[in-house]
Amino acid sequence: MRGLSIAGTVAVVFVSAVSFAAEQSGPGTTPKQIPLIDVTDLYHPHQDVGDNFDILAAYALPELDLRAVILDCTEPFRQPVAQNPGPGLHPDAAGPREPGFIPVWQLNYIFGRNVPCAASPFTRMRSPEDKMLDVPAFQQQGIELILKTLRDSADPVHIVSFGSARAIAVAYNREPELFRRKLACLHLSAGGSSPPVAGYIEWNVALDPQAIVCLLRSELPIALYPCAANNAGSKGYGVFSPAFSYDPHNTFWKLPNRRFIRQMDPPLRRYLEYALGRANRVDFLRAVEVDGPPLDEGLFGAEHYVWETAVWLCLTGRKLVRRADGSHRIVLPTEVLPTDRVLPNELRPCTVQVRNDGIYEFRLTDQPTNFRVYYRGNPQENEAALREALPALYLSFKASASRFGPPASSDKIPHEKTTTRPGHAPPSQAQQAPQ
Ligand SMILES: [Ca+2]
Repeated sequence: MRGLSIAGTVAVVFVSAVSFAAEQSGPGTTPKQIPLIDVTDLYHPHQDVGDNFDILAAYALPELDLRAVILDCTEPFRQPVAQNPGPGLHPDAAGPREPGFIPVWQLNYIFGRNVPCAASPFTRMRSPEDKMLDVPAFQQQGIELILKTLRDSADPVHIVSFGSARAIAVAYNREPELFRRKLACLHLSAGGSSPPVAGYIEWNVALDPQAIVCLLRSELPIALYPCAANNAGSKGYGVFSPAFSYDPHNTFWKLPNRRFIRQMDPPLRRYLEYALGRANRVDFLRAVEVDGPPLDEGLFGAEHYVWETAVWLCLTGRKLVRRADGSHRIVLPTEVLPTDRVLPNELRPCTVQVRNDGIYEFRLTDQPTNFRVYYRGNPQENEAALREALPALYLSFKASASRFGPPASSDKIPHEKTTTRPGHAPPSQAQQAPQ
């Protein structure tokens, strides 16, 4: 399935993530880590618990050097009921919630890190050129943290984007030359496969269409990871829904359940239980040290939607392999066995046209270009492999043993103090996930 001429073009046009990692290592040396900014619409309590689940990878994959987390936030979602969150987005009634500082602090605590985090502007860009210099100072901090991280890095930095791309686009509008020098690649998880579904604006685009227009009309190196697909033959829940459709270029897949979380390293399991349970405990650091109340089985048994794995595979150069015994794993390139079959997960050069409403269309090309688009081959084969390989990867993640000691005692949190208070409703069940 791999196009040889296209693969050759990739090598010429781009310093890809794979070669970026590989060229900085040699025999007997420790490979240099990949500098990274993670931009995510992570909230607590969660909106899409997949974001709380996903950011674990940014901390736990040893080849990544996570330099900053930018918390993408959209004001209506901070309200009990979201009014007018974006074109076509539903009036989410599962609020209120806040940018995910708590999950980031929990992960810094678990991994013994001090990764800085800051919020994006809560309001949408008014034009593709908007620098948003008039938003409140607190909401400028995410933009400033991107710029500072780029400035301070000796090497070009990768940026991954899993929510709106607002903070990235505004930072670029403020200092385009800095982006041209210091951005290795923007891995943009947004939009849909081509040709686009008429009138359908995918969630991450709808959060801030002007940000997508800004970036897709730039000359920055951008890898596109379409979330949605235009495949009417691929029905989810009996109807065609682009967000839950499958094709060779989009990233969506789903886990049938989350029960493997129970076997994860205890601090990481407790972090995810805190997120899944929409916990309102104020002792959110201790919550990852000591088991809390048991969660409703329904939270583990629920399907789990994923759009992010493709980004981590292409960024790190890890391979999704089928082993000789039929099992599937996500492994480092050096861990691929001669008997393994490597399943497609790659970026292919493309051109991109973006409309004023943020809907874009890509076309594969063999001409020089600053854009690439994700390709996974057979999406059903991809999903079947990931259903085994991603849980195995997460079960291999460990809290930092040197920095994260065992709990001081075996005390348990009394249930009545953690989930329910007089006059307060218990935490609600996990909500259907926007990406
Ligand atoms: Ca997201």
